Amino acid sequence: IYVERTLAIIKPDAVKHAEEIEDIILNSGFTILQKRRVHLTPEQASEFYVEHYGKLFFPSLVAYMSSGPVIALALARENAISHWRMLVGPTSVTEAKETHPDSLRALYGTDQQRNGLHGSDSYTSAEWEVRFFFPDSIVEPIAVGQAARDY
Ligand code: YYY
Ligand code: MG
Repeated sequence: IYVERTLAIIKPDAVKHAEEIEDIILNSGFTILQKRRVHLTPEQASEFYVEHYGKLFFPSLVAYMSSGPVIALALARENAISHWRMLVGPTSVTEAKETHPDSLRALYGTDQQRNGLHGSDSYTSAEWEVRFFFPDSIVEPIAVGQAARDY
């Protein structure tokens, strides 16, 4: 069985709930491959969210993501990318609370911008985002059971 990896971020508003969130992550079948607490500079936050450069919400998103420490986690399981997006829930916290009340954004998000969690949205972005926070991580997919050793 081959597993995927994905990047999760516990955003500044949710860092106070990090222990609870990590319990949910582990109870949902993910392995935490790597973990790092980091206070991004505005330049680093801009680079991470460069796909949104030019949008109206970009400046405040960058200010928010560099306003305090975040916790970045490289997660692995089968179908990690889509499973993590499902567990995180809709981008909008309002929608999350209405339609996905068990999602992490419903439980730990604050408002439209401070929505608690990040998840990579595709294989390509997951690989780029994992390497953004963990430049020393390996590139190849790995077999379950070898995860702990290989990473
Ligand atoms: O991938 P996801 O985080 O669910 O949403 P994106 O569309 O990639 O937007 C990234 C980030 O930007 C989102 O998590 C909150 C913030 N944001 C915002 O503040 N206002 C919007 N209208 C859209 C997104
Ligand atoms: Mg996105």
